[in-house]
Amino acid sequence: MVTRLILVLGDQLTPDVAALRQADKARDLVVMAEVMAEASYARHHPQKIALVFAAMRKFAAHLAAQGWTVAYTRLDDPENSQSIGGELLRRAAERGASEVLATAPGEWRLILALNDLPLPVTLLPDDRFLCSAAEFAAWARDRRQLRMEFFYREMRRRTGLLMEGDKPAGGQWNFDHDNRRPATPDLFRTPPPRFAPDAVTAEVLDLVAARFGTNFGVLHPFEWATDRAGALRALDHFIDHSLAGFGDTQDAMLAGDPVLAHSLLSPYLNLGLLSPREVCDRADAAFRAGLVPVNSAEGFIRQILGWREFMRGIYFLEGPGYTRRNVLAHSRALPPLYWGGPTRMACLSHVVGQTRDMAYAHHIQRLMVTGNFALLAGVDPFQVHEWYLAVYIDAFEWVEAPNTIGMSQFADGGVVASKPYVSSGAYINRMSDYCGGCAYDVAQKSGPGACPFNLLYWHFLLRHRTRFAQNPRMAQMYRTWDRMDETRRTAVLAGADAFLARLDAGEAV
Ligand code: FAD
Ligand code: DLZ
Ligand code: SF4
Repeated sequence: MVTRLILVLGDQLTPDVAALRQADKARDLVVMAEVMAEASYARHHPQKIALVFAAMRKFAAHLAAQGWTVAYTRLDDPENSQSIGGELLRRAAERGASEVLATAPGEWRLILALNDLPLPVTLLPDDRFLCSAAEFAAWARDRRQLRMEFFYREMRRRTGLLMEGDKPAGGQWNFDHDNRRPATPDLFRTPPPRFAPDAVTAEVLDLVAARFGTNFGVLHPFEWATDRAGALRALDHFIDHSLAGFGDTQDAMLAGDPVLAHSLLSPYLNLGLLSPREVCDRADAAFRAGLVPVNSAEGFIRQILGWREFMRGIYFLEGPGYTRRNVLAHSRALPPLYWGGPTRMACLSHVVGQTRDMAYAHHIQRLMVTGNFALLAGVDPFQVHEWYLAVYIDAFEWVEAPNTIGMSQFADGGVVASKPYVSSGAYINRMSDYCGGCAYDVAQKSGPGACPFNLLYWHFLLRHRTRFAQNPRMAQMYRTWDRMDETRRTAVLAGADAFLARLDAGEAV
């Protein structure tokens, strides 16, 4: 007789996850379930659902081969109650189990739902991270402001990654200044590895096409790895071919090369197929072996050891209401162009098109194109959050929300970022090759053909002058505005208002 259920969620796919470590193979029952509640709390990109289901099915088979008893529910099982809680109650009744052991989910919604179950549920801290929620809270306590850079330095010291004794390797903690170069098309840049679907994945792809075919996003070609072996191959490939160039092109965007030297490892890290420590160790070892420059190794490790851990800390520190923050009181509806509606802005068209096709965009595309535009246009941050949570292959709320609500939309009032990430078209033009093919002119500051980012940038700054004028990192921009010729200022603001009016009228801007 089974007495205990061990819950393994779709993003907890590692034998080392806390609940499995504490479970008893001989007596406990592992419960895994494909359910509509999880597949529809956001209108997930079909590739994301396919990745989660295929990886879950393979992980369940792996556990069974290791001697675990696994109760796996497929989405189309007629008995499926279609929620995680429902499946736990069903399995408990079926097997006579009286308690549940789970690793804490990465989303408040599910934590609260599990705590509400009429069954004793023990939630163990998810310790697949380099900094626990408790350690982060201790670090954050008594600090007036939480800044990633200081957290990151402490994490470097604590882990010894890229450290030479008590000094940072290469003599600097952060090589960001070296990593702001544009890129040029390079036929010799090695493309990312592609993983052809096997029988398990092919079956999932058919299911997803039938059930989620109308969600935004293209399902085929589906080229993601869906198990640990594949994820390890992707990691090898990145270390061997792309890490060396990561730093130099980290912030660059090219229409014909959506990935550049980025790793595409976020889905595997977030699902549990790779651990953050092993990924950082590989980058550290490549640097120590003299295979990659320090700016690349540091830039890459900072994203995982710094940003990823920092974002998780913030999510759990800030509590369940975080996704509803809206300090700038932005209320515009998310424009249809985010769902593939027509637009004349080449940068948005490229990034949204790439998102539709691959369920992927790299960080600067997310931050400085789609995020920047939504912030400048004053879009309701909750709608922006719902979009990011839906469309990216790696989107799980613990990491998506602080990036969107905090870093990208400044809706948390500066918990994550010390100033809003906004720019005019000049930044996008410098870092990408998008502007050449655009209906708008990036060099034009006002008038009907002016790049909308140029107009909205000033409109945003003036809308929020009281909040930002005192920010030492933004004061210069206000001085520039104040020195501008009155006629030009009037033209810029009138142009921005006219643009927003067209956007609100549903025109293809
Ligand atoms: P690389 O550029 O190769 O970076 C290496 C790894 O560093 C990534 O795999 C990721 O694990 C980590 N990383 C990099 N930047 C961040 C960051 N800002 N926060 C946390 N981890 C980071 N990342 C997600 O994993 N899930 C999300 O839902 C998500 N939503 C985002 C929403 C917005 C608005 C923004 C601006 C960023 C978001 N990010 C998210 C962060 C970042 O864009 C992605 O992690 C990255 O683009 C994934 O691609 P990659 O694996 O090729 O990353
Ligand atoms: C994202 C996702 C999807 C699409 N489907 C499932 C599912 O059917 N079953 C499951 O256990 N997990 C799924 N997930 C991942 C969960 O949504 C994720 O565990 C929570 O959001 C917490 O991070
Ligand atoms: Fe984007 Fe403006 Fe460049 Fe067009 S001109 S691609 S809208 S930044």
